[in-house]
Amino acid sequence: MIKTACPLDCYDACAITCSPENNSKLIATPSHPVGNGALCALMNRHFPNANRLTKPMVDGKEVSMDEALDRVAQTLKDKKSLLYRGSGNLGVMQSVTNLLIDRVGGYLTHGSLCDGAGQAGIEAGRGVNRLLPLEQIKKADTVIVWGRNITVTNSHIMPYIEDKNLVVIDPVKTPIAKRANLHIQLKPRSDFYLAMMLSRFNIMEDAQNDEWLEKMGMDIEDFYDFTRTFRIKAILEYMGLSLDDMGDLMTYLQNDRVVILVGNGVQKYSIGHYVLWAIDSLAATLGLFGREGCGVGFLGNSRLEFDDPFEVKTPTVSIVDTPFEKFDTVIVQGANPLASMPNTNRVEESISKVDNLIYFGLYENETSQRANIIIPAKSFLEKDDLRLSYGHHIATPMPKAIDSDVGISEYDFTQELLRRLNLPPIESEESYISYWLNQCKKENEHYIIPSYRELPYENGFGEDEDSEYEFIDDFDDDFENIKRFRKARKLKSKQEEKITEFWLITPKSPHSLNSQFERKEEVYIHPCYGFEDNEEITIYSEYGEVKLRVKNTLDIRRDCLLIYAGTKGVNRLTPSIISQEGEGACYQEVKLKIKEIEDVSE
Ligand SMILES: Nc1nc2c(c(=O)[nH]1)N[C@H]1C(S)=C(S)[C@@H](COP(=O)(O)OP(=O)(O)OC[C@H]3O[C@@H](n4cnc5c(=O)[nH]c(N)nc54)[C@H](O)[C@@H]3O)O[C@H]1N2
Ligand SMILES: Nc1nc2c(c(=O)[nH]1)N[C@H]1C(S)=C(S)[C@@H](COP(=O)(O)OP(=O)(O)OC[C@H]3O[C@@H](n4cnc5c(=O)[nH]c(N)nc54)[C@H](O)[C@@H]3O)O[C@H]1N2
Ligand code: SF4
Ligand SMILES: [Mo]
Repeated sequence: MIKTACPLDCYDACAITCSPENNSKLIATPSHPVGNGALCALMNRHFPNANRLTKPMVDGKEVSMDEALDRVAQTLKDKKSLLYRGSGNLGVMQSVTNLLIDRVGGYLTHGSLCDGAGQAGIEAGRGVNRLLPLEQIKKADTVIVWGRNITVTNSHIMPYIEDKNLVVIDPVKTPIAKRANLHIQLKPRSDFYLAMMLSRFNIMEDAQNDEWLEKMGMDIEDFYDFTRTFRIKAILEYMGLSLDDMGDLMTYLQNDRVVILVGNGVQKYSIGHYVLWAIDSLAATLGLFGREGCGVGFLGNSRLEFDDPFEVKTPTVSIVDTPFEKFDTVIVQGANPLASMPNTNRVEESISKVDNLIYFGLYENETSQRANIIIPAKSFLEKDDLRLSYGHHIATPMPKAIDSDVGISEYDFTQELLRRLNLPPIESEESYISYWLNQCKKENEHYIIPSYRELPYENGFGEDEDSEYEFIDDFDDDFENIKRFRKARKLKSKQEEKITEFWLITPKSPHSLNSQFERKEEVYIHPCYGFEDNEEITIYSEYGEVKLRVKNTLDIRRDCLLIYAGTKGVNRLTPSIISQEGEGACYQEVKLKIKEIEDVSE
């Protein structure tokens, strides 16, 4: 039996025990604090049955791995090259290929398709993004789940939030919202305003935590003034919430031990960093940092305080609106940009101009189908690695569990290409993994990441934990601001407003891990529009269109369409704009229309 960890991009980073002698059966490692004895369907069912890429290919012909690597080496020599890495596998050894790109003088990417904007908002206030330990969640009396779909994306946290007061803020009646004491089915993209209003009302009621603020040497006068620049009536009307709703929320927020679990949903916008900054500022008003059973959890920065042996100083291009056409050679590793990046039409056009598109991955997908060279990767069971997590503080070694003739590891790929290019070799694989592991602290059988604090920010904020929290003090938004909303309202007749423009909600699917595994082609819509289940409709935006099958559900707002991440074609609808801070993608900064509704109203 070999103990390893799940490599998939997921908060839980479950520890897994593999039995090579028993058909490589995978089970959850019982002693691990987050596994609670079971793996999810993605790892149990989809991963073992997924169709792997097994044969190296060059220009549509099967070749040996040696021949394929010779060809890759040729395409890197004296060429302008880019390595575009995704998050198909979250092991630390994925980044060893940085060393290859550095030595050949190529480019890497900067920015994020994921949590970049939110992380920037956290750093603006707290300086650094430390993980909220699971023990603190366990000690809370009230948990606010804010734009995180935890039963799907973070299911192993469920035992930690049992029996607590539960509030959910989400435009969708998610499974967790159905179990909550209070669900605020908020209008999308209005979380910033909600957080600012809640701060304002709390301070108006004198409910700020004076004791904590004083202990930290902070005052909230300027912040209070800033919250007062947002007009109560206009903002409540914009959000579609009442004073009673605000009162209900405040009752929960003013409890003793409150944890706020924020997810990716709130920050897929150009203003994403402001949202996290405003939620954190609300939490700071209430003194929710550095106290038992309190805190704000987001996707934590697991690499904080590690010295990264794969850090290089190559030039970079954005991962959000990557100009592929500027490169002769593009290696796509652990990613599927033709499905996952925003604005697929733009990506297609840009990537089609690349002479040498190399796909280095596990599965056939939109991107591998366009590649001239295919290099099958090894799966996590077939190579050595180490897994960090953005949801908890344990680092889990991932030793090789089974031998396989298929594919090549990222380490061997790097070393083999350096050899072919007559460039100096890198150090041993073992030495890199030990370098990461030795920076962790061993407690009982677990490795603890260096940035772990039992009570994060207990002594202060910033890298040195001696600074104050910086409250939010500006806001700038030109997408749909309150003024424009009110003008539009005035222009409309007194009759009930007919919705013809929808918000896009594009959260994670229970059946896929981003674009890996089972991808349905469906759109969820409120039944009031009278479409039949499974009827095909055409949805479009200013960026492109897609045809999807209808699923009616009362769980979403009338002004929203829900299309899961990983749905084929969803990103034909999304923009490749970059968030104001954090270089993040803004998948939900778009309004959608439905062709069939337009046709009727014409
Ligand atoms: N099964 C499964 N698990 C996964 C993944 C997967 O693909 N499949 N992907 C993994 C990855 S890469 C990530 S980053 C995480 C992300 O996991 P989460 O943090 O849970 O993020 P999402 O699923 O994108 O969206 C979460 C919730 O935000 C809500 N939401 C959307 N817009 C808004 C808004 O404007 N305001 C508010 N308040 N809520 C909003 C959505 O309705 C949804 O319920 O999940 C990881 N786990
Ligand atoms: N519409 C919409 N789009 C989104 C999102 C959204 O919420 N909505 N979410 C965004 C987010 S949060 C994320 S994180 C991105 C993710 O987007 P990507 O990083 O593109 O991830 P995947 O689509 O899962 O593609 C991962 C690929 O990695 C390969 N792979 C798996 N394991 C390995 C390995 O060990 N080695 C190598 N070399 N390859 C491997 C597989 O071939 C797989 O197809 O998608 C983003 N796109
Ligand atoms: S819950 Fe997440 S970490 Fe655990 S097995 Fe499933 S995908 Fe992997
Ligand atoms: Mo992500």
